Amino acid sequence: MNHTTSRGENHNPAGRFVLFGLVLLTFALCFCSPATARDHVPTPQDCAALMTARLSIPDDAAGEHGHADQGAFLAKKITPTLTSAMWNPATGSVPEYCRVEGFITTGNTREGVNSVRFAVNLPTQWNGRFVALGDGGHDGVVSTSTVRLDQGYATANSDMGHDATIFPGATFAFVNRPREIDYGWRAVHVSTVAAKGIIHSYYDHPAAFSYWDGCSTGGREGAVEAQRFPDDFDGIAAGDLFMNAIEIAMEQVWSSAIFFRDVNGDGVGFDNNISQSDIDALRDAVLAKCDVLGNDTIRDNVVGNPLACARVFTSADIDALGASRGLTAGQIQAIKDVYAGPHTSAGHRWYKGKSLGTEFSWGAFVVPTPANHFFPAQGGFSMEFVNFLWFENDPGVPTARRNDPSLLPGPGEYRWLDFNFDTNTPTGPTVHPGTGPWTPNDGGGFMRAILNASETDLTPFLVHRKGKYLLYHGWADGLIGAEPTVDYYDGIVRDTFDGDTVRAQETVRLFMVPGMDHCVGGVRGAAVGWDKLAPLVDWVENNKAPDSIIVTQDAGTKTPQGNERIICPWPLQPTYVGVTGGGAENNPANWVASNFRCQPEQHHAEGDHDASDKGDR
Ligand SMILES: [Ca+2]
Ligand SMILES: [Ca+2]
Ligand SMILES: [Ca+2]
Ligand SMILES: [Ca+2]
Repeated sequence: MNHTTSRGENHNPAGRFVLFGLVLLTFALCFCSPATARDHVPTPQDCAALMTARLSIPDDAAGEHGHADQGAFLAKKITPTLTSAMWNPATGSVPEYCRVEGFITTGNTREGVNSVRFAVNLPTQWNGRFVALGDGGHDGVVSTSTVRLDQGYATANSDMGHDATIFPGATFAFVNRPREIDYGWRAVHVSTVAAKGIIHSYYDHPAAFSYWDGCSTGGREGAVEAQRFPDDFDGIAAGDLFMNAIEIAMEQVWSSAIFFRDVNGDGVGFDNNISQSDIDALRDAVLAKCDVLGNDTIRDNVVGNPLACARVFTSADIDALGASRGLTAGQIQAIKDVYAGPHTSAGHRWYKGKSLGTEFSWGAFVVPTPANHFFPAQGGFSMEFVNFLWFENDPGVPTARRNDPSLLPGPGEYRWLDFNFDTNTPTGPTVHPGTGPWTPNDGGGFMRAILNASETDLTPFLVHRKGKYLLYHGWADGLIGAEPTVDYYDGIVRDTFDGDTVRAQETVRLFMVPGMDHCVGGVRGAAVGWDKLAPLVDWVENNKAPDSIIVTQDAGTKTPQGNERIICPWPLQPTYVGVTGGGAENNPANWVASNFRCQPEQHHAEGDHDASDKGDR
């Protein structure tokens, strides 16, 4: 153990207090810990002894410093019950470690009780750090992953307060507020506090640094922690965030319902559905205009900047595509509506739709096709979300076949296709008195307060604590649109830093990832990967903020997408600066990180794209 901290200047009292605490901690680690650690290499007996440890861990977040609406739902002490402590000898690349499993009882008699199961993995060769592993989808599983143990991290994960083997999908949330609160924000916090207490007990030291690493639902959880629990983590990496849960569920229902609906009322749905070959043609039409555009001078099937693309790929281009494909007016409008996002019949938009450049994944995520058995992946999530998590009072269970638009709901059932974008507003209050039955005019405001993590004043985490917040989102994410994450970042700069981008970038940076799909993968099957934790650790512990991050687009075999790119702190754009001429920029051999720089966006006047697009066809 040899951590040093370099936190820079600290001008506020709260920050000084944090710094003072870290100085003490650093002193303890630098002068006491190494010897102590060598003297006390954990043994199987230490692992087993955790079962009899009496853990009662104070939770300051329950007190007056906590987020306004959460104190009543938290206990002042967290007392985990451990159910097993298992010693695991080293196997393969996984080092020797102790795995502790247990649960925490949450809630109270008034609200109702629930339990959050969790596990903590404690490597014998500990690097002094803790990383909490984010969840995905509706979760309901305690992860058995051994990631990061080979790097010496202690790791933890929870089931978010429900068991998916008993309650598959979102069914855990059927008329059960305590489980919804745990899923919304409480489970991730109480399991973090418990994990830190167990780590302290096992190693005789608290973790020197604590990190969050999560994507999708795990990205939302990271935003939850940044917003509600500024003391939990020194650094948070959050990607492809499901943070605006209520609105994103609306967007997903919207963009799939467009294709499912029986519009002409003959009892048969899919009136405006499009085929996979229509989707492919749409993708190619977008690439023809936007693969090479502005800072993105490389023809690689990746739209470098979908916002720039939206300025040149217009409604008229969709009309032209529709005409060439013989699509109906309804089908053409459906395509436009996917990009436009959910809106009322009067045109008021609730949320942004899919970005340009996501079309390659519509056949899997958005549009019902024979290949996905008329069950696009986002439907599996949101078709059910509106039954169990969207309304204050659940309107009913899904119909037997959610992907069959001809099946009308029976008694006690609610059909996702009946979600009403005029009357079911994301922020509006419930129309009924609060405890009455569901009505078709109910709003999502009640559950929004539990599930969303869209607060953009993050002063306690980013200014007082000087926590580091590494945000990222795949521009080609066809499941959770990327553009609202840019808006979230802009909101943080505005509301936490009074618009001072230089000061903001000391603690929060957003990396938009061209070509990356939802958290992993990318256009036409190429993998997109990089280590989110390494740059975050360097930022937190060495005060080296990431000015660019190298990402690889495949694992060694050079696909048409190439192997290396850099991603940049928004609003800088990755820009090719290697040799040009004779199409050299399109040669995968030149797609190495050293041939890219982060540069300001090159703005082009309307119509300029024709010039930058020269040699296109
Ligand atoms: Ca989990
Ligand atoms: Ca019909
Ligand atoms: Ca490109
Ligand atoms: Ca519910």
